[in-house]
Amino acid sequence: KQIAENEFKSGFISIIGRPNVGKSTFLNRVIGQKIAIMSDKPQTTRNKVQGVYTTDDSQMIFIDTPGIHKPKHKLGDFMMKVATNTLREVDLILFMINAVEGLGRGDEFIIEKLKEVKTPVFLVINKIDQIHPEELLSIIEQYKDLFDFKEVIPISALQGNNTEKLLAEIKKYLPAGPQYYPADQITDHPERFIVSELIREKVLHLTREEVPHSIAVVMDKMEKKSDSDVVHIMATIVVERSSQKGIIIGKQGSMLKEVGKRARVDIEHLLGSKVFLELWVKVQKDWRNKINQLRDFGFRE
Ligand code: GDP
Ligand code: MG
Ligand code: K
Repeated sequence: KQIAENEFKSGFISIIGRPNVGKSTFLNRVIGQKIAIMSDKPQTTRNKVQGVYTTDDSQMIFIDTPGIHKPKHKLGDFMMKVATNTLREVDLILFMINAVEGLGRGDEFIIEKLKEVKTPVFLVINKIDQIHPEELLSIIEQYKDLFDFKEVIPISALQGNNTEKLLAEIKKYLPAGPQYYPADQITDHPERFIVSELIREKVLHLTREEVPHSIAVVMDKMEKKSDSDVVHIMATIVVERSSQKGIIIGKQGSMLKEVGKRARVDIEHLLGSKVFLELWVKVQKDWRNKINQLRDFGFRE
């Protein structure tokens, strides 16, 4: 179908790729504000986070898809389902890889999933700031043999190289469509959710390997009294074992204090007002396998 030059274009774009390839970094660069959380630990992003990028003649709605990988437990299953359903619904898929690491087993699994859907796919080779230009050619050859990518675009999400070019190519693949969101809206997630993600991010940054996969952050309260300019937030960090509770609280509460201090800075920036943040830690055994509880924690199918 031909699209007239002057027609407004809009569509949904799913970003997929192994953990830590730079999906959230890219999204945050495009949207220009911290909405998807970033860390150097895998599986930071569990939920569908949308970023909306609006120009004079187009609107791109990005979806930062949870990592596609072989499920190990029910949470993994849940994530997988969210991811595959998303791929069918979107207008374009960005398959992001890390130029430094090259092709891995996780990528083959993702490519199998891509073959199950009809949506067009771009190969986005990220972190080109870390490789020699000559290495790029062999990476491109390797991946081109595996799948019929519509476009292959090398970028550095961190430094911004070629990200404008990627946006221009994305626009070509968008159908004519309405402006789904107001131009000044950058995400459709409620602030409560973003706040809980910011808290979770700080825990991931500050703790070691054993903790990250077993935490959830539940928002208990977020309110602003009419006679005050301070937002009062109460949230609970849910862990699976009491040993983890000890780690998160830290010596004389020092870890929890640091988590709260760092989270508050980001939350105040997000909300544009002063924040009083109260954090609690609770043990709930094996929460990852309890689907009903997952729903309570805000995971969506
Ligand atoms: P995700 O798991 O795919 O969302 O990956 P993140 O966006 O959380 O990024 C994982 C790590 O890679 C972070 O430490 C980022 O700073 C880093 N990173 C992301 N993009 C680039 C890039 O273009 N160049 C370099 N050198 N590092 C990057
Ligand atoms: Mg991410
Ligand atoms: K990550």
